[in-house]
Amino acid sequence: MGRFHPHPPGSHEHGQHPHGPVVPAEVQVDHSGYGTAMERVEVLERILGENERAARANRAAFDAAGVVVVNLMSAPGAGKTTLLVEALRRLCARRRVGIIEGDIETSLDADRLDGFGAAVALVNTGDGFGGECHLDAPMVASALPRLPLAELDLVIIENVGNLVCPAEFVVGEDLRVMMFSVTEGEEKPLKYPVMFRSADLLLINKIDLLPHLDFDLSAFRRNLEAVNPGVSVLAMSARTGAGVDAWCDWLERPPRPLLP
Ligand SMILES: Nc1nc2c(ncn2[C@@H]2O[C@H](COP(=O)(O)OP(=O)(O)O)[C@@H](O)[C@H]2O)c(=O)[nH]1
Ligand SMILES: [Mg+2]
Repeated sequence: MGRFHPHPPGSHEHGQHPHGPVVPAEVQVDHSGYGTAMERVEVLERILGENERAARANRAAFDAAGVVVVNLMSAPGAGKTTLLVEALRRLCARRRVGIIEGDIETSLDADRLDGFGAAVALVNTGDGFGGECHLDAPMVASALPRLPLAELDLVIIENVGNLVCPAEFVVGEDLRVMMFSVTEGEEKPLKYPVMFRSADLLLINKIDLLPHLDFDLSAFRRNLEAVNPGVSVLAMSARTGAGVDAWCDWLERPPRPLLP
């Protein structure tokens, strides 16, 4: 799946990325005060190139330690931390798990994941990383000295809650899991395709709420299929625990071969 080939400049659908909006390179007029479009494309390419190198180094460290690394991404509030609490309750008895917790500010989520037997390393992007809306590879690298990698089987990265930016940055992961909540609306794969497209597994969370919503699950599946044909899907409720065992099984037996 080419994890070490980040989406090329121009694929960013956000349009207003903190590194500067991506516009056709032939538009050379500088209206922004941030340099010409070509200069901004070059900056973005350099950033992504540096990220790719750092991701390769992370990957080498993970491979040397023999850990499987899963990058868990979603919009804010989809239920990542709630799921991780439930997963740690089940997994820590039989697997040695590390968590890299990404948040812009606070240790609130890292604190929720404490006490289950997992090694938890917090990365606040507001603490020296410019308050970015995603984790990138150097940020993940900053967490590695705080994890006993050689003693772990599995590392789960809870990325910063954001439906766009985290998918643009490889961090050295083996697999990407995207969590989607049924409260977000069935059209989201079409409007925000990059993260949906990059997922190896799609978790549909909060299915306990379906009786109270007009969410059209069939339409969602069609929209998802349009952007990521054949992607594996698991419906769940981190609240009731439905589907959590199945996710833990998936984590313990991730699809092979893992990414190159
Ligand atoms: N009803 C329902 N609420 C959930 C579920 N999973 C998470 N939540 C709630 O959604 C909110 C956000 O959850 P959280 O785990 O913090 O999301 P995160 O931002 O993705 O880490 C919290 O109030 C959770 O209790 C679920 O399966 N069903
Ligand atoms: Mg969270």
